[in-house]
Amino acid sequence: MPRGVLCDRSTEESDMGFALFFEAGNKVGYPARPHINWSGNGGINKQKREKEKDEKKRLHELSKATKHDKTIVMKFFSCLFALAVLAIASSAAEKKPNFLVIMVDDLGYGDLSCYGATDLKSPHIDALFSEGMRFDSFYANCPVCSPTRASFVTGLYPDNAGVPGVIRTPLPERPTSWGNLRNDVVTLPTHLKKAGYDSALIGKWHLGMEKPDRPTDVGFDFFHGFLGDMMDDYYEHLRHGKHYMRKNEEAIHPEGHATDLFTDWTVDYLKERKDKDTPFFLFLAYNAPHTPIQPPEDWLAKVKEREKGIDDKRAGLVALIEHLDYGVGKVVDSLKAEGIWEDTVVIFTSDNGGQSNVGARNLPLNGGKQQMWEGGIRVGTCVTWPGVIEPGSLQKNHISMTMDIYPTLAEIAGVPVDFDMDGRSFLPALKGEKMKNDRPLFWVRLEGNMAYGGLHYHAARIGDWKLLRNTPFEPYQMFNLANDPGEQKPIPRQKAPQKYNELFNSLMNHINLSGRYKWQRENP
Ligand SMILES: [Ca+2]
Repeated sequence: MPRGVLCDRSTEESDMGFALFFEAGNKVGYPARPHINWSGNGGINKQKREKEKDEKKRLHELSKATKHDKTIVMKFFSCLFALAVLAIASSAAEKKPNFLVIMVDDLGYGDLSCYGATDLKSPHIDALFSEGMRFDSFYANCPVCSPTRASFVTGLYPDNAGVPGVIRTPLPERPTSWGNLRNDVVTLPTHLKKAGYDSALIGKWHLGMEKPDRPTDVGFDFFHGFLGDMMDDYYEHLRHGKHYMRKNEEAIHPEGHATDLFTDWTVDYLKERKDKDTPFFLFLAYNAPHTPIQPPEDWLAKVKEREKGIDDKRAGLVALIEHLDYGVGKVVDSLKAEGIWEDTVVIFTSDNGGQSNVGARNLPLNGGKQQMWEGGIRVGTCVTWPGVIEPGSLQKNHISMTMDIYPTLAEIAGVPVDFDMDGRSFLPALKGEKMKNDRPLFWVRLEGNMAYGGLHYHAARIGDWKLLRNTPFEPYQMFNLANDPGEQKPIPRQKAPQKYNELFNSLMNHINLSGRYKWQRENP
């Protein structure tokens, strides 16, 4: 076994073990060489010589046997040592970190204390950001829920995943669903299974309420949450009178605020996981702080008491976010209490920006949920990985999107994606390496209410340049985000025609190619 190839310390410890063994062996296990006197002659001497000859022969045989025994013992221990080293190396190679992805719902870019909110306290999420790497230029794949979640699960742009728009509870008056998750793609939990991961989803799904689109149909081993797009009440858990809360496929009727339920179920899951040999991938999808803005009453009272003069609308959202923050804190505490924090990669992100008309703060960005402005799609994101990611590190300008999480986790798990995928691993960035921001990025949303008329609207970004429109009926506008991060000064096409054409043509190419994938169900 060559020295230096494997762990030096193990090798030296084992060599020392051999030396001790043989020293001890010479003292107690093997006969000492006898003293032979060669004086005297004649018959007696002959007899003596014969005897001595026999004795020498015996000793020679004994010596040969001893050498042979030593060789066998040495070989045995060499094998044992090699096996031990192999076992250590193999266990190190096979030891994979757990993954916990916390995706919150509609959290505004500026709605954490660590992102500048002064009327809100988010100590637990802030702590997560400071214990890992913070990404200030991370994008959700869409300014609304389902498409971003489809990108997370498939590693594809929403339209390429079959989910350009929101999937909703059907209503009689007009169509409400604008997507259908493709069933011919390898989902993230299915892919991670190749590396031995057990997968679970706790919380909001929003990618289909029926077979074959439920979490357990697409690769999650365990589901404890709700299938629908939202809840009309955080305590009743219904949507348009329909009940979507499930444990795997079984309908359940738990009592309590949804944020508390998802927190408690996660704590339970982590307790169960701590003694398992296999790693886990847990997707914890809180529905807070999505509407209805319904924090527990004591949390609301606390905010009103503390923030003198805060308006009711803002107070409700602040309390809902602070209650969510408390839940995230309990989950992180549980990871630490169960002794699995050190072996777990945690990602915190949001599925889109904050909803401006319910009091969300997306500053310093423009716009919010549903819009292609930065405030609709840029989301504060962090990744912790003890021992690998430097705590407190910051990626201010590095750009990744929700769909990039899939190939990143796959690479960490040792099963890098080797098939066509829009997402790109940002593992190098996590290791502190510089990655280029040169790929074109696209956003799409299809929607059927009065403002959108059943049509798509898009945005594209290449380098610092961005093209966007916020409904299918307005003209595109172009911005340079390096000079104008708040998107206040549109640059006319005539001023930078080459950039405009590059963005536009690139977007048309994406739209054209994504037309290959249908988003409607066979039997809507
Ligand atoms: Ca959302």
